[in-house]
Amino acid sequence: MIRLVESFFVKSAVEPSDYPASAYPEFAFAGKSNVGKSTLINLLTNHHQLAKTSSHPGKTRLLNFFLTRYKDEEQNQGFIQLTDLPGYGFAEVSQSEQEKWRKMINKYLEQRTQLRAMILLVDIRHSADKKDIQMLEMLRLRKIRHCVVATKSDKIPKTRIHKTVQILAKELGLGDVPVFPVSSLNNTGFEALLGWVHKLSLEP
Ligand SMILES: Nc1nc2c(ncn2[C@@H]2O[C@H](COP(=O)(O)OP(=O)(O)OP(=O)(O)O)[C@@H](O)[C@H]2O)c(=O)[nH]1
Ligand SMILES: [Mg+2]
Repeated sequence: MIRLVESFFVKSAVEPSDYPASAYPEFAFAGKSNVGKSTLINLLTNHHQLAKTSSHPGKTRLLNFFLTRYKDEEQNQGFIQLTDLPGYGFAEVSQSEQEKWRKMINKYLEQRTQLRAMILLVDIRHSADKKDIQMLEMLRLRKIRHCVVATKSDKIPKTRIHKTVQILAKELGLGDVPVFPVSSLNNTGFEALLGWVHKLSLEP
């Protein structure tokens, strides 16, 4: 288990030439608008204002890069980078704007060599969405490792979580890809996700 002990906002960027140069293992948070990407980053980093959140979808419009120092149980420390991506599929954002964001995310996936894995967030209450399936296809095609985080698990009864995750995994065609149910409201489910992140960050 790791703890993210110190986190900084590094910068926002659109073009690869503006991405921060630091080469620590990077983990990107993607998913539909309003699914809880920015909230999760704030909770994981224990830093409530780090990533801007909103009850109004479409809050994050740029690639936002964060640098985080972590400690493991033996107090060994290391660094990882987190990237908050704009959400997709929000009807109130114009088609042309959404197309711009899609290109921005594709370029990021194509060019960000330090990207270690993608964390794809889906709302635990919703069945598999076409846009999420397309994102998963893209990740498989580009051979980018990934996991799925099923957010807002506080919105369904505890006894339903396991079964719901199983159904989601099947609908999304996940195979061996892990799914981590989390609630940013109740602070639950973070250990398993951070364990997965830590393990991948240590790989060569
Ligand atoms: N109940 C509950 N609400 C949550 C949870 N996570 C996020 N929310 C709420 O969902 C809304 C959207 O959260 P954000 O973190 O801004 O979502 P986002 O995915 O970053 O959205 P965009 O930036 O628009 O792509 C906010 O009102 C959050 O408080 C959760 O685990 N449980
Ligand atoms: Mg956001």
